[in-house]
Amino acid sequence: MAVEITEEFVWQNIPRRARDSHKGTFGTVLAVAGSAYYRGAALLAAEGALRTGAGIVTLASVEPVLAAAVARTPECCLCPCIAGAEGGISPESIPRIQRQKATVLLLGPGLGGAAQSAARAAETRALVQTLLPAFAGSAVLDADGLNAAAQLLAAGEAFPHPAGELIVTPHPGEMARLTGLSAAQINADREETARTYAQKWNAVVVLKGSRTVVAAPDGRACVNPTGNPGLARGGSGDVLSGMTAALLACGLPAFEAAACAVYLHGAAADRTAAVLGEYGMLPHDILPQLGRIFA
Ligand code: NPW
Ligand code: AMP
Ligand code: MG
Repeated sequence: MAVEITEEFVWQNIPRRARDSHKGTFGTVLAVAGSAYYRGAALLAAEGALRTGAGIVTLASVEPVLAAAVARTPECCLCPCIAGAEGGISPESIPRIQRQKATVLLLGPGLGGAAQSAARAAETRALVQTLLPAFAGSAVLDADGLNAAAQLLAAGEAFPHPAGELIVTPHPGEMARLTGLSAAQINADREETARTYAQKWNAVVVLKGSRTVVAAPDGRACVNPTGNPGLARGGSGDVLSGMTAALLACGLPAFEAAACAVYLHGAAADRTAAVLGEYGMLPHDILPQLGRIFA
């Protein structure tokens, strides 16, 4: 049985910001996210990363996403990309994305895929297939990045992996696409599923949903006790992926970064539900509550 993540575990692992620290101390998250269809996903991920302590957050995306992002969070640095199918990021943008300095790559929120068109899916697949294996640091793969990885696995390719550690953050629907299991089979033994695929993919698996499971390739696993059904709405996972990338950038190892991120995301959601209720709360409302927890 996996242990529950505790508040003590979180504060033992998140370092205090040393008095003489600077932005370089807390790393650079390069978020490759967003498309004409899913502009908000990129904003939620970028703000999730900014509000969880990353030194620099650079958003690589198409222009309408960048304009919205800088209006909401002017702290965000921008890597303007060339627009491709359905207003997503064209693979022609890969050289300019790879010129960005970054310690952590966040790939996937809002990129678009088969739900838009076969051409969009192919372009997102090309981004995942090229950017992830060439990346020197650690990475978080989420959302349409996971759907692209599922298509690569179905074509007989290996799970794409950066030089550093990899964290994957599937909800049961995405996990079903990745594994070929049904969501019901996955939810029947969430802990065992997460452990099995963490080893198989050499990745920290964050199997999301009520009582999110975090499993590492070395066999460690834990379960998150925080969070509530107010999170069951579009955008919640995009915030989490940004938070997870930020904790990696702050120097936490992948298992600890993922466990601390899911705990804090859920704890901030619980505080948000106390103010706005599970019906009224929105994913971006979590961010100010997160700040109160850090304070
Ligand atoms: P069903 O309906 O039960 O068969 P998708 P997405 C299943 C972006 N977003 N247990 C469920 O299947 C994301 O970043 C942008 C069991 C459901 O219909 C992605 O890039 C937003 N099944 C893109 O949209 C806000 C579960 O999966 C299907 C399950 C697509 O991501 C929204 C939905 O998942 C969104 O974040 C569970 N717990 N959870 C924005 N404002 O810009 C899910 N499923 O098809 O992967 O679509 O998650 O919305
Ligand atoms: P996504 O489906 O990618 O937007 O991710 C949804 C996020 O909300 C994940 O962090 C889930 O763990 C969380 N979540 C969704 N439903 C619940 C629930 N009923 N209880 C707790 N957390 C939830
Ligand atoms: Mg998601």
